[in-house]
Amino acid sequence: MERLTTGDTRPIGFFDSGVGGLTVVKEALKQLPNERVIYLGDTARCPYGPRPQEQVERFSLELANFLVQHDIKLLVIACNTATSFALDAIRARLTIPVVGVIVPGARAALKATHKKKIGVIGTQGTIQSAAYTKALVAKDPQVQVEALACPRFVPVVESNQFHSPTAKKVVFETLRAFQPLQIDTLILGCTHYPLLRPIIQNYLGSGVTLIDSGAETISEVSTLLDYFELAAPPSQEVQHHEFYTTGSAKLFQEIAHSWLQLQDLAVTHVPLTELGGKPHAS
Ligand code: I24
Ligand code: DGL
Repeated sequence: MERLTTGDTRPIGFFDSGVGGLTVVKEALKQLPNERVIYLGDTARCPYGPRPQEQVERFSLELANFLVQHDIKLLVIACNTATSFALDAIRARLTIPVVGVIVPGARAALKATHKKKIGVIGTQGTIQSAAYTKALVAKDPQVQVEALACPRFVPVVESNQFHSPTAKKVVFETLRAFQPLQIDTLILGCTHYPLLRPIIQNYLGSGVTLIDSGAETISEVSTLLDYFELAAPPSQEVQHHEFYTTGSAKLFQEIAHSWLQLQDLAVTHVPLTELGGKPHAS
């Protein structure tokens, strides 16, 4: 007889340096409609991009610890900088599956490239860590990788200018560096870059395939949930998601509401003192 599994209704945890990880959550709501999301954004200490590894690792462990205390079944590090600097440290401390955004993005890029010439853009931290380059070369030593830090991109999005001529100018000026390499695939290695996607595509032309690491990550989460029999059962009711921020709950709520188009969004402020104060779960 067919085995009927009840499924695992515990939420999936997501953390990010701020609100950028909501681009990953949006994919989760789309690809995994039965799943409950619990999200923590460290808006008070955003951005992580220019911070040293030691800091990003310490902050990320605090965020992961908070989510683990909320009984999550799987953790998604919805931030490229945090994945680059803290994935190993977090995995070493947790017993639940931990998924970062780097390897899924790298895998999708290798699948898409014809010429084995892949570009990667991200924050200073992500590019300095060489996390994408290492992941790509580990899977295909033949691949050529051109990595470029784009420190001006996040401020353009966060100042709400991602549709403006300023955004176009900043993107064009920055991506000029790719011209000589003839990449055919580009990894958008930062949570904010999907918002600049039309401008980036317009500059590079239709010959370059853009890879959204966040979207690829959710596809891998979908596979993992099935493999570990952790998927939630189908439900007629709307899922109740929870959002936490170290910054202003009101400002977070405004951005999340407009981006995710969810009704009655629950956003709670978490003081930084509450994050650092508790011992790590291990
Ligand atoms: N987009 C991001 N961060 C912001 C912003 C934005 N302000 C406007 N938009 N602010 O990231 C960061 C600092 N805030 C965060 C909230 O607490 C106070 C401090 C990208 C988000 C991607 C989901 C532009 C904007 C928006 C609504 C939706 C999407 C978006 F206003 F990009
Ligand atoms: N979330 C970060 C990332 O994906 C971008 C914002 C930041 O620098 O904190 O790398």
